[in-house]
Order: sequence, then structure tokens, then C-alpha cells
Amino acid sequence: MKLTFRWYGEKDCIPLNYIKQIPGMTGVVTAVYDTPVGEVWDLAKLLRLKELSNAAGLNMEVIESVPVHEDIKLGRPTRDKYIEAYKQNIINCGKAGVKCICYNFMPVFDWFRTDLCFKHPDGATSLAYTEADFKKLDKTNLRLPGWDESYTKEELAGLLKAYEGMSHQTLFDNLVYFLKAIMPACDEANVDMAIHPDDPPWDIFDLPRIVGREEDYDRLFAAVPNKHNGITFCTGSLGAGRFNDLPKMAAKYADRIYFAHLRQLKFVNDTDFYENGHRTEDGNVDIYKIVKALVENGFDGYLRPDHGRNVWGEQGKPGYGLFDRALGATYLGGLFEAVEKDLGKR
Ligand code: DNO
Repeated sequence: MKLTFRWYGEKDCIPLNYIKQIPGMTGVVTAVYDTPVGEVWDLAKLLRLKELSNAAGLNMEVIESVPVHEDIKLGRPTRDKYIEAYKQNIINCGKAGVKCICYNFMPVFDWFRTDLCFKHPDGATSLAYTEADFKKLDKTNLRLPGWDESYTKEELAGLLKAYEGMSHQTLFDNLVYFLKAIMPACDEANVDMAIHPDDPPWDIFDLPRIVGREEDYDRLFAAVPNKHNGITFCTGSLGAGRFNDLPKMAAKYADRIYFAHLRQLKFVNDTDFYENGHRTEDGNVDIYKIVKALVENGFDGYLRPDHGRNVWGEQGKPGYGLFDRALGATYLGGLFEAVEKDLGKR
């Protein structure tokens, strides 16, 4: 396991040396944030991120994300042009020493929560989701930080229209078309692709979503068996779907999990939940069993503590404050040490 931490580049208010000070931290997960989706990143920008990380004593071997242009997801004729650019990004990432690229194939919206500042009784805040708040939303006028694209009202309306009536099968076929086209670049650059699950793992706003259940992964690997076709195992996304058995999935796909996002969530009823500190006891995701399943099945990928709370007065980016993610990192590091030693792997 290689412990990493998300770093939002030079504009991140969390400096690299603070990240380095987290016990066991080996690298950052970052991206070039100022290039429009679909264009080739400037190699010099990637190399600068790498130099800055290395100067702080950290690796930069994971990119999250190289976003996929909507024309690729829509299967428009222009997709081939965007796929070519994506391939060049993979090659450039390889040149910068990147080993793993996290991406998603969610139409229009990335992760989704209804509350970015849910207040806990002890004063901490975190992300949360309630069905009642979701029903109140106007899908033509939404904004959430963290999305890889932010649209004007007109663009959003146009995109939602373009997806109207798209079946799950068509979206899946478009994903397979994309993956088959980029695999040669992954082979050449020796870069693993790690698809992030849909968050939450069900259709939202009538948009199809296809990566959130065990059968989705079976179908994905059957369609594109190349070993560079892998996954980001995000416990907060998959765990929002109560139908998912996470330890079972972690065990089953350990050799395809190139990146793990470990995050906790606590259900308050059948549909509503809030995110919490990482410990197993603090929510419904059995982090211990997941770590055990990963270690037992030879997981050797990158891992990062995902969304934490904002604690100790920190006004961090929702889900991405320093303190609680650092606590999560040490908790996860401890779990891995215990499980690996128990299994004679350390
Ligand atoms: C949210 C993140 C996601 C993730 C993308 C990957 O906190 O986990 O935004 O980066 O879905 O493409």
C-alpha cells in the first residue's frame, strides 16, 4: 500500500510540507487544473507539479483526474478528437512518472451531496445527503465545488438534453469504446486507468450511471480485459449504495484496484447519510474488513484518506480539510500495519 494525499496544486491552501509531515505519507495525488477538459495538458505543467512534490519529499505517481470530455460519454462524432488528446495526456503523464490515472464516466455531474456543511453535535462539519433535499433541487441550476467542469445555465440545459433517453447500455458501449481506444497509450506509457465509481451509485436527474455495483465491474473487465483497465475503490461512493457488499468487492477486485479512496459514512435512515471520521466504529462502512480484504488479496496500489470532516475550526474545502484527513491517514496506516503483521506480510 502506498499512502497518498490529495493536493490541489499550487493554489491549495495546504502546503506540501504539511502533507509530508503526516506519518507514513509517501506521495500526492494531483492534477493540472487550469486546462479545459478535452485539451492536452502542457507537459511542463505536469513536470512542475512533480518537481514541487519531489522537492517536498513526496512522489507524484497518481493523477486525479484526467476528466473525460462529455462528447466521449455521449458518443458524438467529435469523440475521436478528444480521445486522441486523452491518449496524449496519458503519454505525458507517463513521461512525468505517473503510474495511475483516476477518472470517472459520470454524465454531466461528478460526485453529488445535498449538504456540504452538515453540522455534527460536536461542531465538526461534513458532507451529507438527504432524499428530501435532493427532491427540492432544480437540476437546471446547480453548482457544487469539486466538479471538473462548471457550466453556464444554457450549457447545462444543452447537455442534459443531449443525454435525454440515453440507455445504460449506450453509455457503457461509449465507455468501452473509450477504453479500447486508450489502452495502447496505457501499454506504451505503463499507466493504469482507475475508474472512480458513480457517487452516489445510482442514476441522478434521469442521467444513466453505470459504475456502482458488482455486476458493473464484472461487465467492465469482461469487455476490456487489459490489465491497465482498473478501478478506484471508493468506499464512500460504493458504500452509499446499501446493496453493495464492500469487503466482498474489495476481495474480488483487489488485483484491479490501483487506487483506494477510504472514506466513512453514517446512515441515519434507509436513504440519508452523512460523512464521518474514518474509523469503522463511526459509520456503516467496515473499513477494517475492507483493509483486511485488500491485504489478504494482495492489494499493492495507492491509497488516500478520502473526505474528512472539518474539525478544530478549520475552514477547509468541504471534505478536503487537512486535519481529519491526516487523522484518517494515521488510522488507515495503523490498520494496514496491524493486518499486514497478523498475516505475516510485514
Ligand atoms: C470527490 C472525488 C471525485 C473524484 C472524481 C474522479 O471527492 O472523489 O470528484 O475525484 O470522480 O474522476
